[in-house]
Amino acid sequence: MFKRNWEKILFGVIAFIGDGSANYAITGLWTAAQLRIPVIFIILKNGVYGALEWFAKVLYAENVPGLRVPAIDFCSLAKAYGVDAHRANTIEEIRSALQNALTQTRPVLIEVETLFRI
Ligand SMILES: Cc1ncc(C[n+]2csc(CCOP(=O)(O)OP(=O)(O)O)c2C)c(N)n1
Ligand SMILES: [Mg+2]
Repeated sequence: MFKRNWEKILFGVIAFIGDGSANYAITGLWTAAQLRIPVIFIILKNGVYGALEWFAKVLYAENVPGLRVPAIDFCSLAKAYGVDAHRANTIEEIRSALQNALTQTRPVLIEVETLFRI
């Protein structure tokens, strides 16, 4: 079952994942590394379960605890699971990281810091 040619099947797949959601299945990075699945993971790091803060606001719920997820180092997490990782915070850095990732035959994670506004 695992002898499929993932490189051909999944080449060019780019997954955009929020920093909160990324924690729910972070071990997927290990699977990608082990099976050499060349997916590009882009982590959008705004330090918060943004959608939930938005829900809290529209429901007039004040001071909801536990919605902030600051200072998670996804590059270190990725490397620990055997996935190459790069931090990219300007357009040039993102372009260069993406161009490089697209030449790889292994998974790559790119961490991008984003703003949170509601
Ligand atoms: C498995 C699962 N659990 C919980 C939720 C509820 N949920 C929807 S959005 C969200 C938080 C998203 O935060 P993040 O990934 O950081 O994205 P942001 O909104 O900050 O861009 C959660 C917990 C869900 N959709 N799926
Ligand atoms: Mg977030």
